[in-house]
Amino acid sequence: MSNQDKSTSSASTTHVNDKTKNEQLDQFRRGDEGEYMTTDHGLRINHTDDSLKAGSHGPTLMEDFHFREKMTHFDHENIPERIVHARGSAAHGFFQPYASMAKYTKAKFLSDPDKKTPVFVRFSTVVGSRGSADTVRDGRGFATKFYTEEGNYDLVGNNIAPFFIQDANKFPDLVHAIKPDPDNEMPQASAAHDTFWDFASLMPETTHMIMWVLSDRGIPRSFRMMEGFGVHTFRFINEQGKSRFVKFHWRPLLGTHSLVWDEAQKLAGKDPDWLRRDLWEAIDMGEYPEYELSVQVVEEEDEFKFDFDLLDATKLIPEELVPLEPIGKMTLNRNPDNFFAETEQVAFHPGNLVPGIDVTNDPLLQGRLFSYLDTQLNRFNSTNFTEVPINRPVCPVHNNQQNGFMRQTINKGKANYFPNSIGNGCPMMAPEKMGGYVHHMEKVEGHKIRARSESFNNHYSQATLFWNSMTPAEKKHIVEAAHFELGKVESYEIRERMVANFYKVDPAFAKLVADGIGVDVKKGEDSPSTGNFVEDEASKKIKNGKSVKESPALSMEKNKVATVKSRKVAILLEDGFNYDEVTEIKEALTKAGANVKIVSKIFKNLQASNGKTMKVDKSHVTTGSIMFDAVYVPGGVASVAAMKKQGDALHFILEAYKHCKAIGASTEGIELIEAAQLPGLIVAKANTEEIATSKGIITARKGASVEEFTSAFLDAISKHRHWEREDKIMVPA
Ligand code: HDD
Repeated sequence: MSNQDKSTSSASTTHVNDKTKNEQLDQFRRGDEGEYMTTDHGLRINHTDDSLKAGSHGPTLMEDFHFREKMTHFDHENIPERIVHARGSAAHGFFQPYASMAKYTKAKFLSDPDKKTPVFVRFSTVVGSRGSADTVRDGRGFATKFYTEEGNYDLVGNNIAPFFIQDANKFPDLVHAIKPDPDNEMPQASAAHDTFWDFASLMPETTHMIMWVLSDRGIPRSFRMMEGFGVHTFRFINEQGKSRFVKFHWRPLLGTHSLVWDEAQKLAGKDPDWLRRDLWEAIDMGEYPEYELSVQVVEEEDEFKFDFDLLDATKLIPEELVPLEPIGKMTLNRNPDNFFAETEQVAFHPGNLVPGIDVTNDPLLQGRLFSYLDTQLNRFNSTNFTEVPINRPVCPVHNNQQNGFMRQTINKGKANYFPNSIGNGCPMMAPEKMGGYVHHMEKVEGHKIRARSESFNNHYSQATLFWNSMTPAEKKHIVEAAHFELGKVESYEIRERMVANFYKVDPAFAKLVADGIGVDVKKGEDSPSTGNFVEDEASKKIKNGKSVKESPALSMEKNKVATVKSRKVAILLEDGFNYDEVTEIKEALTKAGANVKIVSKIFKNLQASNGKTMKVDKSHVTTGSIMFDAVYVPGGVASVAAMKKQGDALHFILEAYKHCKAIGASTEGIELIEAAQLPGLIVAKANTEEIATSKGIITARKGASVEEFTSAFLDAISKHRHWEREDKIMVPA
């Protein structure tokens, strides 16, 4: 029996722990080990390789129920992919608060530090279709379903704090503009085409999020190294009924890291499942991704103290104005059993709330509250998608909703209406103290008007704040990304109009972009914004609100977590390598939490100079430096001599250099690094105990201290990238 089935109408409360959802799902799991194949109706099948024919050369017979059932099922396997966020990967886990949050919210899953609530998290790209590559430049979805004792709570966020638009009525336009063109369905999973930049240049409110998407945040290294933002301002309500504004923020414990653009593009070909595979393999290996949930809480009376409107989803609250309060941690510790049943069928909805959490009047959020249920009806063709195992709450479900395609629940009795006396008034209404959801009693009044508050008419200040907060390397990447994206725009006018928008972010930034895409910087008239802004009480109140000019919290580089944990390190070998060097360094790297792989020309057991053997994990044909965070070349005369003659090994080093990754080499291994002729390379010179460190390249001569070398190499890996190399990059990789 599932938990849902176990429920009684006695208004009992459900005890939830981190195992609850798994136990519920177990009711639906099916393994075929030791079983006979059957039809969907349970009839055992004795032959499935041939259809039933009128003679071995004759036509297939209509009466072949096995063929018809099998083929029909196959013909109907597809359901519509999500209109946005079609490509995603998900994992199970649990959330545990650090302490009771009762002062802010009565949400039970946040009330007790001993409470572990099961979660299912789906990460996604936004624009591409289900089969598109993972590493494209895009925002990433970060949607979490908490299976709480009070019902499912969905926090449906992105890895980018602001959103493109302010009002949900523009969402279909935004998505039409960014998706492939309607005539030729190009390009796939990319904003780099005229229609998106046409729209963006005419909608200056998109500028802030555009800065984020152009930044390294648009190409995350891993779902495990990606922040998540609830984006909107929500409400926390406590037991006393006091409401406060709240923003949600996930931070990965591994730190926030990104790919570089050249790497992202190559990965799209060499391993289009890069992010999906990384998440799956990490969980499989027991390296469970962890994210800390923080909140920014704003008292209701402080609503107008900022220089932006809290209800404007194109804005964030700078952490320097309202610091993050960490409230708990999420651990993802189990891969799904079946992609379709779980990852594809999970259905999120920002309107899935629990007592203690409520929405605000943010006009983007308000529109989302309609769109998500509507889109699920398109995907599932039935209102009964809530009965699909992954979507079922772990607490009881009782109401008078009934029937529809594929109804699972067998509702008993005659009383399918309310009020009733025949069913003793059940299912009954829950008073607030029994967990009945009561919407926050916000006072609202106003004229019916298709307009936005003037307080939303501020489209550049936070785009500028973002730009000002970046390091020089991060700024360079934004400019280069703009060169790529706008470089693919054929219309001169659109490119020019976008540069004019960037001028309002920062004139120097606009010039840098313009120089790469062949347009002049026009200070620009204001882009004809499509918003209908009216001055109201709110806009008068925020006029002199608080702001900051720079927010170091926005820079990934400034907040880098220096760790070797989960980093992928390649050791390049051929026959004749130095066994002791390899084992010593491999052990040290593994001890520090890195994943080490032996890479060679072909799969085989390599022979070391001392006669011992070592298994190759990946061949150059199937892998490349783009799939690693660092590379190490150990000594061994024959091994290094072979690699020096090999394009693959040299390319590996050059490319790792180009992508600013840590490179380590010891003894004869240094020769391979020298052969690659890296610009500005300094290597350990003398045949003494010398170790050289230059811009993430660590070399150690014979006799050097292994501890010293590994510690310097680990340090270089933990820095993730060595951007100081970037201005010297002239390598052909
Ligand atoms: Fe959305 C899916 C996040 C604005 C309409 N959205 C979807 C998913 C995420 C987000 C993570 C994928 C969920 C999953 O993995 O199944 N969306 C956001 C964020 C937004 C946002 C953070 C701005 C703050 N979305 C937004 C608006 C609308 C939608 C304004 C429409 C009014 N979003 C949808 C949708 C999707 C969706 C069409 C497609 C598939 C789905 O809902 O389940 O309803």
